[in-house]
Amino acid sequence: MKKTAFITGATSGIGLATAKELAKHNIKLILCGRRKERLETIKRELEQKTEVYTLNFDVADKRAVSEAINSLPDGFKQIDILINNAGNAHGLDPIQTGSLDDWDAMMDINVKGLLYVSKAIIPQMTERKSGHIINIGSSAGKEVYPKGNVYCGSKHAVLAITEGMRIDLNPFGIKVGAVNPGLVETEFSQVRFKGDSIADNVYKGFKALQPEDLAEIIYFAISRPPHVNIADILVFCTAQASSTIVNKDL
Ligand code: NDP
Ligand code: 8X3
Repeated sequence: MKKTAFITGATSGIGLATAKELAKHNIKLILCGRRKERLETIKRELEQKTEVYTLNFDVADKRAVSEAINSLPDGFKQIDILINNAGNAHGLDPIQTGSLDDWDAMMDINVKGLLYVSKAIIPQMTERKSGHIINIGSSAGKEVYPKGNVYCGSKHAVLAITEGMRIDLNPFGIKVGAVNPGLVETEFSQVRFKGDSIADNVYKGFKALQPEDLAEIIYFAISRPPHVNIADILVFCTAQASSTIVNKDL
């Protein structure tokens, strides 16, 4: 039977590339994001390959999350694969001058949003005793870098929650894993720097990971045989050795 994947943050970057990759493999898709027009355009494109349903909500709004997921039509109610990808960094500031609004956004979206979506979907997985959850963490969840403070904190939380999910869902045969990217060329830096031109320099002078690289890895993780669970992957581009060490040709 065809599997159904639920992808948050499918309107750009890693989430969008993953939607395209999974469509190629004939997986049914539930695509989520706040930008409705983008969702509709992506749906029209991917419907050529698979069945697509879109949900337009903010993951940080717990009521909107549960209403959206409860509204899924019969053909999309069973979710086999959950990809918790929605998230961003907001700002890059030392702790003493960081913005409370940026901190709220990162904790509300990257951590609480992931929890709200998971909470709405896990019960059907425990009931069926099957399912696969992939949380998109970051190298920032494995090490802290200067001015990364709260973003790194949010991604450390994603990793801790991933481990907690794997432990608690183990008796139900549900696979849980994290995919942790280094620098990926997406809209991430536009969001982090709020449209400032500084974002244009982030990926200059080296070949960063492309969203399609992560999409292939995510598909690899979800296409392993039933007894194999990819628990945790850290992925850098070749030029990157750690969150702060990048061999740039500038
Ligand atoms: P993008 O900015 O390209 O994509 C972010 C996605 O998240 C968009 O689809 C956006 O959709 C969605 N999103 C953001 N906030 C919300 C919200 N409140 N509610 C619902 N959806 C939301 O960035 P990436 O593709 O790079 O990021 C995807 C994930 O990868 C994130 O978790 C990020 O932390 C992680 N990551 C990225 C790295 C990078 O270098 N790019 C490195 C390491 C990790 P919309 O705006 O339409 O709601
Ligand atoms: C850097 C990853 O998420 O901090 O290696 O941009 S992130």
